[in-house]
Amino acid sequence: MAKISSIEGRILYNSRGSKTIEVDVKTDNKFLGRVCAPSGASVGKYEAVSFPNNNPEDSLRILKENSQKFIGLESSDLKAIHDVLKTLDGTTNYSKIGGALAFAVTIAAMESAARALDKPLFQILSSEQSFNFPFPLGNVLGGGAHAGPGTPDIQEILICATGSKTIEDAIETNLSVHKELRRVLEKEDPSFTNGRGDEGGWAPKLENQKALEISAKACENLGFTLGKEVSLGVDFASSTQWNEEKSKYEYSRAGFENSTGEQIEFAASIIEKFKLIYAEDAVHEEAFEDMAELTAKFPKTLITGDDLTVTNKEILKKAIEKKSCNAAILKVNQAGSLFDALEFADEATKNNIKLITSHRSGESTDSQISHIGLATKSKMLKVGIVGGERVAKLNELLRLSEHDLIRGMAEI
Ligand code: 2PG
Ligand code: MG
Repeated sequence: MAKISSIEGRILYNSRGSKTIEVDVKTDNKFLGRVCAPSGASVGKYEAVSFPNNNPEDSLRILKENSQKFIGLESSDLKAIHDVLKTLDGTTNYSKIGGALAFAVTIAAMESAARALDKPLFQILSSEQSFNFPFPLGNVLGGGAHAGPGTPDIQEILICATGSKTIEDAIETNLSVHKELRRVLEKEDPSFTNGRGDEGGWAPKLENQKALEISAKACENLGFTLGKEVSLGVDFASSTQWNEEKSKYEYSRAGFENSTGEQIEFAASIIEKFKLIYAEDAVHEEAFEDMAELTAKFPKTLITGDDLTVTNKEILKKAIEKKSCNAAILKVNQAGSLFDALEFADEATKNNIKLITSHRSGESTDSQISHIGLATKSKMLKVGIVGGERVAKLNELLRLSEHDLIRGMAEI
């Protein structure tokens, strides 16, 4: 059997206190899959639209009007569920029904199927028999669109316990750096309020370089060597700085501007100085050639597309052709449905593009993305560091460590 017997939705709030949609899918009147959609603040130009007219109520109404179309479908048949969504919305960016609805329906159906089959979600999303943990990538210091005035222009400084052999140690190590960083920040600025950005990273009044230096110091204070036990990463989220009219990157908080060439230099000097393992959106979302320069220059760093590739298979193909990146973010809600996102993941894997499954800055307390990271063989899982909605994903990894199909950490 294992057929969808009901599908319902409701309006809830995400971690930023903004309205979003949650969907319940039931299989055989019994097995509940429940998913609440996240949403971003630094949103890529070409990603799926979250809600039609920016209104979650519109998505909910569309779900109510069309719920019968899903009843009777095999809940594990992701393609069939995706196809129904596509009959409701033939646009490429889900502007009619909302990518958030596609996200919630498809993941809730698969979770419901997993319950019916008495298997963990990651196992029904993959035909593999052996899995590795992605390395948690945690935002320890935030700025840009995720934090207020006075914080760095750079959106995220990230920690990854690249030397850890177990998921327990990787999570513990990331948390220890976050804690030590608070101590360093308090010492540096006694008026530091311990304020945090949207993803749990500290949000101090600091300019970019100083923020990076202090993050490195926190690692060193703990006896770690950058590039060994731990490594730093940066999400530059450069589209936030890019001013198309001026053709310049505006670092308004730090008070300087970068030409295209200067931006590449700026990113390259940070990658070198701080031995970054990870550099996301170091140039703006349409700068495929500029990203390619960095990718050629830093083969050992994950030069990662987020706004650049927006979990869109066709855009990824362009990035592959132009050799723009060696890694890509996978955010299901950028794609819309889980089916779209898994197609993107296949394309990436076939072309040796390393995957980083990621949360959004406005999150729910759900933890399915931990399973999606495992199933897609992601090298890293970018899920933040503290705050209930972030820790939920890390805690799910810890629960999953009891599972004997998962053997150790991924190879980056
Ligand atoms: C990003 C994400 C998550 P947002 O830019 O990578 O960190 O932020 O969800 O705001 O797009
Ligand atoms: Mg990003």
